[in-house]
Parts: sequence; C-alpha cells; structure tokens
Amino acid sequence: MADALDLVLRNARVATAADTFVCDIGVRGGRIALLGESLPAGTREIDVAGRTVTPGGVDAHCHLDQPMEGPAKMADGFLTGTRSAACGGTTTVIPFAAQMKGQSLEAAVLDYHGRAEGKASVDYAFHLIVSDPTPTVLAKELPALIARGYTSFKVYMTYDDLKLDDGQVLDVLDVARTHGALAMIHAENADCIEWLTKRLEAAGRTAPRWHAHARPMLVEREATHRAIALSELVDVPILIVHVSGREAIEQIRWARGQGLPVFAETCPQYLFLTAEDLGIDDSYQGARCVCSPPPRDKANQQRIWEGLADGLFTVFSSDHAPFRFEDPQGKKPGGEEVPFRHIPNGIPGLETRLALLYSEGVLGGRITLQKFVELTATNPAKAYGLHPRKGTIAVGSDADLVVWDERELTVRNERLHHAVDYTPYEGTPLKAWPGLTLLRGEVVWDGQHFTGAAGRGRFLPCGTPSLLPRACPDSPR
Ligand code: DUC
Ligand code: ZN
Ligand code: ZN
Repeated sequence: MADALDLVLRNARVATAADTFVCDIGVRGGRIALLGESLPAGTREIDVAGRTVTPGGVDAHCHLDQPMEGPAKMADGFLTGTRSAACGGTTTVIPFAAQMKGQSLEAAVLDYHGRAEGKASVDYAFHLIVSDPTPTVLAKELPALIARGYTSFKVYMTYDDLKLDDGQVLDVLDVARTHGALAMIHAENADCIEWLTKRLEAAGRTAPRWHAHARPMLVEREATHRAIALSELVDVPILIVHVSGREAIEQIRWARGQGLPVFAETCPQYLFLTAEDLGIDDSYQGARCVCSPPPRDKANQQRIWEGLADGLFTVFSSDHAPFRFEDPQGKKPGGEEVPFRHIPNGIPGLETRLALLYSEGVLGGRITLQKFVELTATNPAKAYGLHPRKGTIAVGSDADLVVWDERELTVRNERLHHAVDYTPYEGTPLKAWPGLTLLRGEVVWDGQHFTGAAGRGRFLPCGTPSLLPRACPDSPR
C-alpha cells in the first residue's frame, strides 16, 4: 500500500486554467499525490469546504536585490521579497540575474545565487539580463547557461546602463532561436525619451509627473513594433514585457494577425494606476509611482482589461521593483527631491498582484477564474519552462496552493511584508485575499502570519519554454 498522505485539503473548489471542480487534494512528499473524492486520512487535514483553491502564483517578472549603478538600492532582497510573495499567494518568483556592462554573464549568475542562498522562502528561478552581448557571451556563456536551466533573458531597448542597439538585439535573439530560449523585451525608444527629457528639463519641467510626458505611448509603440520586426527577421518568439496601453497592444494584435509568435505581459499598475498618480501638480509625492512604461489613463486601463480577457496577454506579473520613498537609496537619491530623470524607476507589487486581479478581475466579473489561473500561474510556468511542476493543480505537480478568503478589505502598507515604506495601492478596496498559501504542502501564510522560513525556497532550473505547441519530431517544419 502507498505511504499515508502527509496532508489532505478536504472539499476544495479547485480551479485550474481549464476547469473548476470540487475534490480533496492529497499531498505526499511536497507534491500532489491524489485528487479525488473521500481520500484516505492524511497526517494533517484542513477542511476548505466552499473555498476556491488556485495554484500558487508564479510571478515571472520581479526585481529583488538587483545590483544597481549609482546610489539606488532595492529595498527588497530575497528575504523580504519572497516573504511578501508568500503572504500574497505567490510561491514561485523569477527575478533577474543582471549582467552589468563589462561583466561576464557567468559572474552575474554566480553573484545572484549568492544573494538568494539561504534567504528565499518560496521557490525561485532566474531570468538573465543581457546588457553586454560580447562575442564570448553570445558564443559560449549564453548557450552554456541556457543548457544549465537559465532559459529566458530580458533585453532592454532603453536605460543607458542596460540598453542594446538593434544589431545587438538581433544577435541575442539569434542565440534564443538556436538554443530554444525565450527573450523578454523592454520596448521603449531610448533616443525619443532622451530627446523629450532634455526638452522638459530645459523648460524647467522636472517634477515626477513629467516622467510620464517623457515616455508617451508613442515611444512604447515604436519600440514594440521594432521588437516585433526584429523577432520576425530572426524567426523567433518574443515576449514583450509590461505593456501599458492601447498603442503597444495594437502592434501586438497586428503581429498576432500576421501569425507571428509574439507574447505579451502586463502588470497591475496598468490596471489600477494612471499618470495622475505621478502627480497633478509639482508635488514630489508622485515619485512613488514613477515606473516605466508609466501608467496611462482610464481608457487605457480598459484596453488592458480587454487584452487580459481576450487572450492578447499571456502573463500577468508584478514588475516588483522596490525602492523606499523616504530613503537616500530610494526615491530621494542622496536625501534630495531630484529631477524625474534621476528617480529610481519602479514600484512594489509582489504581494498585491494576485489579490488585485482576483478582486477586480474575477469577482468584479471582468475575467473568468480560469483566465486568472492561466495568467498568474499556468502560463508563466509554461513560458519559462517550469510547467507542469509549477503553475497547475495536477497529480505530480508541486503542492503549491492558495486557498482564497473572499471578504472585504483595504490595502494598507502596514499589513504588507515587503521592506518598502509605501504601496501604490494604499486604500484600494479588495474583495479577497489569500487565506492560506502552501509551498510544496507546507503552510507559509496562514491568513494572519508568515509561517514559512528563509532558506526553504529552492532554486528551480528552467526547462525549455513550452508556450508554443511543439511540432511532432518527423513533421515537416
Ligand atoms: N521598469 C523596468 O523596466 N524595470 C523595473 C522597474 C520599472 O519601472
Ligand atoms: Zn522593463
Ligand atoms: Zn522590470
């Protein structure tokens, strides 16, 4: 007879990307061993009758303890970042091992493992950021790292310390094609941003709100179209990250219409914030919401909701980029209120990502429960080669689970677990929050307290991205 179950979740309303059904979930050795009615007793039992259970969230775009140039320092490393992930229902995070210009990729990955080791309380994989695609990086380091489970990388079309020119993007895409990796693209036109920034500065327009004027949708639209063309030239899938509104969406819809494998991600800030959150006057408070691309307006939020519902978007990530507001290493570099050009870009969102989408999307009637699971867990796991171990509720998958509490609450930073001194969603009413988060069968959030432990999170080497249906081995290409 098989060993006894370690845990049984009784009478769960299980939601996957395909179905909703009521059953017991039996866990053994950290994995889902049985799904069925009236399962045998487990060593531990939790009755979740009437409550929805979804796969633990996979946040496939977050920045934790990423080395930065200049005075800025991220407030969250793996310790606080993964703790806040767990308390918000996310059990896998994929932050970025970022190559600095002049640095080898191998060194960046080694350094980043050192930052994570012993600190993570949820499981984690790494994307790479390729900022210096030297011949050695392209011919040796990148192929070797892909083979070792780093199968996705981000390239930037903006930011002086990270950006690649078009030729370099083509080179990196070519490696992705040859070795079966997925390239994520930050699409904004750097020269347009610089040109606009200088004009705004010359006119004395340097308050945080002008950040949005330096990065209008046109600069995102142009770069999105260029990224699509570059990927078409190389004949390789790409994923456009943090899409903010209508103009980039139109480019992606056009690409899809051409049959091109162009995937897209969006984030909570493009559903719940607008450019007005960067300020309607010259107050510095808006520095809290400075991120790139910037949030747009209500009409664009609506376009993003439509894209989530109709399949334009493949993944929904936080783009958690945590900087404290009252901090010389955060939004006030050197303790000063600085021109928008110098404000560190990014907002926190790891812990609030799932509850915002569940509340407004699922319970607000904008997306189905299946779409929620697909966007927040199943597709990110597929896109980055972690499925079916992660991202679903199935026999053999890791027992990463969220049991939802459907109740009215309000987002308050004092209740969150990150190390940031604000949340952009302060005061937002919600209709649900995770009541329990389980990582490989262990409760890491009990609805009131973090119950996980630093060092319990495991590193996950990624397999081949599996969003595209694979051709049969002997079918013609
Ligand atoms: N934009 C990014 O591209 N990354 C982190 C934060 C941000 O605002
Ligand atoms: Zn980006
Ligand atoms: Zn980012």
